[in-house]
Amino acid sequence: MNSTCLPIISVFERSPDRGRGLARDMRVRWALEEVGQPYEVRLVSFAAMKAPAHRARHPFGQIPTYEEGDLCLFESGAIVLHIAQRHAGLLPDKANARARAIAWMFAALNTVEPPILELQTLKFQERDKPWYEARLPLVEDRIRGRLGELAECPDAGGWLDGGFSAGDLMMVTVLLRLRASGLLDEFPALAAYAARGEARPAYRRAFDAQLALFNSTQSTD
Ligand code: GTB
Repeated sequence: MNSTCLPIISVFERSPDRGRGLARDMRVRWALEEVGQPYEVRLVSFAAMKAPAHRARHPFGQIPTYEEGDLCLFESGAIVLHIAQRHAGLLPDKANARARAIAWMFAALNTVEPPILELQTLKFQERDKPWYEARLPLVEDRIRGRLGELAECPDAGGWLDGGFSAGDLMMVTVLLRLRASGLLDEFPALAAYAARGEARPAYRRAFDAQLALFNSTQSTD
């Protein structure tokens, strides 16, 4: 356990997103800020990520991880759920509403994020492949299909199921991964929904912390 007993999250030493808040530690930072839980960060380089010390924390050698006393967790969804269950503020008290909020977390991770990941894999790892041009519109249309359905879900001016929850936190972070593609802006209701998430003070604090970290690691180049 660390001396101050604060939870520790592992984050990129130098995030490849250049401080745009797109790496998955952002979800965990945001959740911790929403519930008012201070935390420390463990900076991990790409080499350290695959070394035994970090593999002991994360079986796939990735970020984020979360350490709290004797507990070490990996998977951003599991970490955010753990935080939401341990603290007030991210899940409703009533059992059915709580179950629905958790269902939205899973929907973000299992239904909405996968086609977005397909697009990112295509753009960043397969741009030089012979299938790139043919596959791009297919993957984009798959995302449009999902977003069209999702766009009917947030209450006007609000969230997915009543008040803001961990389901919204997860969904907003997933949708923001699309912003650079222009696809999110094709769905104004979803773009506004994501903007509402970004406007939350806890999101801003989390975003500013990861940006400050990125900027601090640039000065030695
Ligand atoms: N399912 C896991 C979770 O939700 O925690 C996925 C974790 C994951 O993919 N972590 C990535 C990682 O550690 C970082 S977030 N990658 C290193 C590796 O696998 O070796 C993914 C990410 C990376 C970069 C950007 N970017 O540059 O915009 C955005 C998101």
